[in-house]
Amino acid sequence: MKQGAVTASSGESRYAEVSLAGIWRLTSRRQQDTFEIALPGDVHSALLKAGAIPDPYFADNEAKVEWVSRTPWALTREFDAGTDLAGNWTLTLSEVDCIASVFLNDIEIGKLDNQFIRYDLEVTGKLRAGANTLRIEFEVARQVAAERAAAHPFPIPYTKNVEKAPHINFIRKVACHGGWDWNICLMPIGVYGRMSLRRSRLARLDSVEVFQHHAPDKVELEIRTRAFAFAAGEITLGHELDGKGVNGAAQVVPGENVFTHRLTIADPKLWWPAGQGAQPLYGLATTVDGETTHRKIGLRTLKVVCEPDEIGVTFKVRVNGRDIFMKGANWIPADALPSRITPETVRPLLEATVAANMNMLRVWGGGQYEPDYFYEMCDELGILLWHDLMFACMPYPSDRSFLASVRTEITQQVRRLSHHASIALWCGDNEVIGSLTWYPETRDNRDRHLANYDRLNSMLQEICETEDSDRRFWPSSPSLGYLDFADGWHIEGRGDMHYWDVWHSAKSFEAYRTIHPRFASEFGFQSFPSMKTIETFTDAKDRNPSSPVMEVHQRNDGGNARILETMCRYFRFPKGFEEIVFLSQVQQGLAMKTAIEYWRSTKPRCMGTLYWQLGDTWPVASWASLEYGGNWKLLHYLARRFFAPVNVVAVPDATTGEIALVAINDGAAAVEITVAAKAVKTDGRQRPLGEASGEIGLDAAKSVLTLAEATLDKDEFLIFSWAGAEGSPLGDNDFFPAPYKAYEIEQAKVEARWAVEGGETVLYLSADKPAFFVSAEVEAPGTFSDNCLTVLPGAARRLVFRPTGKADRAALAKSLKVRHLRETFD
Ligand code: BMA
Repeated sequence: MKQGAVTASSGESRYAEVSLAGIWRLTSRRQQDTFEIALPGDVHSALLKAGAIPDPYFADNEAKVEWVSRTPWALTREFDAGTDLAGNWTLTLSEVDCIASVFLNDIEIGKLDNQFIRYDLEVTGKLRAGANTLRIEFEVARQVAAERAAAHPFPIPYTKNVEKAPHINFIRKVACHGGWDWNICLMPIGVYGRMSLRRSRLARLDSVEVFQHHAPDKVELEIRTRAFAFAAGEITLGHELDGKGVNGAAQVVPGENVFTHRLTIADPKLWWPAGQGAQPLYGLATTVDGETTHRKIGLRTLKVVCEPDEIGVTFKVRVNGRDIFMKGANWIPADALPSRITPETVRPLLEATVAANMNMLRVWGGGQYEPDYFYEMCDELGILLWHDLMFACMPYPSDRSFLASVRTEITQQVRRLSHHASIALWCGDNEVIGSLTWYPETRDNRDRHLANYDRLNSMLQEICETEDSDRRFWPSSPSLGYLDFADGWHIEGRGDMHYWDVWHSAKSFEAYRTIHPRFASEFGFQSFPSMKTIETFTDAKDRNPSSPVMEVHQRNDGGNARILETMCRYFRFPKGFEEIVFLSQVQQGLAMKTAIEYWRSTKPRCMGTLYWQLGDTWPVASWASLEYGGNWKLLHYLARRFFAPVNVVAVPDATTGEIALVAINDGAAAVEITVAAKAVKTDGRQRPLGEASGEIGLDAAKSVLTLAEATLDKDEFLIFSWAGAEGSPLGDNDFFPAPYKAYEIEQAKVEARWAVEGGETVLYLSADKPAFFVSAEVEAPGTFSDNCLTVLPGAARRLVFRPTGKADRAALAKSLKVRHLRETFD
């Protein structure tokens, strides 16, 4: 087996970091074979590459690979440390998944217990000149979790989402590794983050935190540097910010040393969230005793404003003094196989976030603290982050050893991440307060479980507020505020809300218009992934919504039935599987459009909507708008329109029968618009209904035109468009007062014509009758500039196709499929 030698550079007093990434040996006490594993990476990916397991994402292979996570694996590599071992040596492992012992030359040097902790193991004197062997031996995480649960003085229940990995709440590992109502349960094992041997002269760098103090025309950066010294003495310490800097000698004592420096930036260029301004970043280089690290700093003030108003308590994000409506989605890990989470797979998801006019993601508490590059990309793209700490949907222990481990975890993570302009707030967990009402154990002894919850949660608050006093700590999502444990699923006047009654309780889409959140941080509706993604995990015989394979790729009990049942409520039932798949995406888009258009129309009462969920971890039916691999579902196209900075939406009043056209402006300045409305019959005949103009400011949505009750005939629907001050078209929208199934929609002939214009690949879609949700799909990866459109006779739609990489135009045309509502039924 080929294992690259690792050699520290010579020159005794220099800092050196030697990576241990590369090919390791993968063995187990139970398996005969030895495999190669590329680290950072995970065991499943190594076995897949070696042909030892089938593709876990295909068909029902999940069960066939379960043995992998029930096997005690070991990772081994030899390396050459060279002959010069002067200095102090640290083995740094920043993300070992999960419970493991580390051996250097067969001597145990550390026990690792928490995936979210960076372990710095001191190996000075243990390292040999020349050949060394490093071995990481893993426990079976499930087994440890079960043993800890059994030893705990009282039962702590776990969510059904992790029923294949019970008691995962007793160990610190990505919770959704144990499954979830959208995830495969792989319980991966591996080493993912930084893995290196560090040789320091006297001290090693632990963290660099940057705090901002804004004043007129200048920003002062307060830089807090932590260094761990191996002995007392003097080190050099310097910061350089775009050419300017401080540099000098510092005295250290053994153990942790904290230094604070101040740098002032005159005429600062401010950082803004996407859609509000630019994202300038200032480069900061810090060197401690020869060890250098880099940060990029975006200068902005940010406040999450929760203050009493006439409704209750506000929940709004204020950046550089401007209240900004948050538009976005919830973020889960980018893949169920950690080896596949790379800058190359993450970047397109974040670019698609901004392309859909979003400005915020919520890093959800059942996932992970993401790698540094994730936050760097969010800084660069202007994506604000609501950041949960990693606890979700179930109670957790609060005994001393658990709290001690979590204390180290949160302290390290906050110190690692707090300098990022993108992070808007820290939130204690996802739905843990709520979960106290979900289980018999917690309901029957609520006092005990509430106290147990608060021991952990108040510690999280104390750490976040101590380490990062500039950011608001929000107790939980949903939460109604400090020490308020009421129902964040239904109480409207304050806090953030998770509203799930439409999906989980089968209420109508119109139910979204009956609730009035201040900040909707979760709500969602499922769909199937596209046919091209379904084809990656099925054989032809499986392509039926209730086939066993399609049910394996649906993790929410009754999910496929909910999708089909919803179709019966809104549409005429589709004639075949492909039509079902298409319509599932249409109705998912409509559900989210209904919710988000309405809540945006209540601005400033509501100041944020984050739907569940942005992406998928594997190919599955789910609430995601980007399917596994990054392909845009129809929801993502609709999101780009319903999140557009300037939008006009129809708001029906269930009591009066009136329909208000409400204009929303979440841009950076007021706009003057003219809105024109018309009634259209299903055969295409149209009549104008009115026109109105107005200035739409940033503070509140504004009703511009109200249509009286019964303005529309039974066979009519509403089309409205809006234009800017010079008559330039800005957008259009439509509204159907009755369910689509009630309309006698005529069979439209939709024509597609490709063209090349100014080097761009353009697709024109036209129709002889009104055609709805007209959607183009091609095999090649890429996106259309728009999709899922209403096409009226005589008004062709122009779509630009933007390929990922090079696209062959002939192949594009050949693979084109155009779907629309009327062709889904006979
Ligand atoms: C929310 C999330 C997840 C879950 C989703 C869909 O409550 O926090 O736990 O995946 O609902 O049920």
